[in-house]
Amino acid sequence: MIDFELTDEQRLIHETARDFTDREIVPVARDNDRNERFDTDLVKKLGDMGYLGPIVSEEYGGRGLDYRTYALIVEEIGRGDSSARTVVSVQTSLVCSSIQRWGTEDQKHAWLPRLCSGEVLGCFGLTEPDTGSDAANLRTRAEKTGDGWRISGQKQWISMGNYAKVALIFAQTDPEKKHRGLAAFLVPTESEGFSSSSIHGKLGLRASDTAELQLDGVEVADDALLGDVGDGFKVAMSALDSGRYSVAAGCVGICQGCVDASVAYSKERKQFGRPIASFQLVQEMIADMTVDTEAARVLVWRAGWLKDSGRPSTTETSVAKLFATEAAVRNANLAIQVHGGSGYVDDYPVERYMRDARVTTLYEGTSQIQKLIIGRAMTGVNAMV
Ligand code: COS
Repeated sequence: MIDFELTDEQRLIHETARDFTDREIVPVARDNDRNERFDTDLVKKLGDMGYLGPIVSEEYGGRGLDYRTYALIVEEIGRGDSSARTVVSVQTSLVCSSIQRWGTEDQKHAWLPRLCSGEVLGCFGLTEPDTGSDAANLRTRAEKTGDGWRISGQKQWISMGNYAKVALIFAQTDPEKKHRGLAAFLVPTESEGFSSSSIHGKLGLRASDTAELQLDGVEVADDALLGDVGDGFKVAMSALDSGRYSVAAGCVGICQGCVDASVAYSKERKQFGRPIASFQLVQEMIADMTVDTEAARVLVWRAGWLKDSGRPSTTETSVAKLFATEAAVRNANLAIQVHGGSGYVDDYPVERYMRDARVTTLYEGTSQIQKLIIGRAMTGVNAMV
């Protein structure tokens, strides 16, 4: 049974994350957004708090928390700033959880403690200029050498790609095998032939580092392989099971931030001699936002509960991701409406919520991909080919 009552430990972790967000993230979010600043001081603080790998076992430097408790942290950080939340999601869900699940003992000891502390950042190199939704169809190639691999290709839209010390790179080893030829590699970014460049001009997530990666014959040893040759697609999909969950939890934070900002603004803003909170049409917007927020949170909670009980959760994660990300876009749009002209400038967080929410229905699987995953699970018919 899902229990909605937080344990004392969960309550404490939640309150700590809320205080941290209000103290360290909210005050700098606007300026970081304006200046497109990837805030390395804030990243260090996230590491110090244990937010860069909370679900990793304590043995490897994590906090050994369950998925529901992880969601409480991610929701609060997402309420503060989605760019900071992206650091937590990528580091924890895409990179650390992949190493924890697929890595050898040596790989886990080599990378996880440093990733969890924030000493090093990691990035997730799946997407390419010509490969987005069709994730199995990678152009990046890995060729066997005597005692290792030579990797060549390009990766695009890679969060933290300019700061990462390790890149989880997905490459094709044998195109005839299609998704069963893919392999995942832990590539140190200082390797010869590895380079990155920044992508600017984004609608939102402006304080998040986004890169294009170039791999020109990058040589790695056999021990860089994560999982076996042919496991690459499963490594990617299992990472996305965790990553989509984290994005969904972050979007619950955006939803809640929209409610909080709209309630506060509607009570202080007066028109026609009364606070606008007293108008039914304003209350309707706040009610709609609240319902979306609560529903998204419960869906995230259910997906987390399945993960914590070791049950399959891919479909339920897609349900949560689809609903929470679309709800965040709806809520941000309504929150701007409640704020009127003030919502259109960055004196209030709601226009940033709108810009930041918009990417969440695109990355880690578009809303359309989530619907196809859900539709396939419901019907047993694959509509993707
Ligand atoms: N965990 C582990 N293994 C998984 C898995 C999961 N969640 N989902 C699928 N697999 C395995 C399957 O078991 C199957 O294994 P076999 O080869 O042994 O049969 C294999 O992976 C292929 O699975 P499936 O048939 O579901 O793959 P599809 O090609 O149909 O997948 C989708 C298509 C659309 C689901 C996939 O390509 C996808 O999620 N695309 C979106 C990618 C994305 O999110 N990109 C954003 C990148 S991060 S910004």
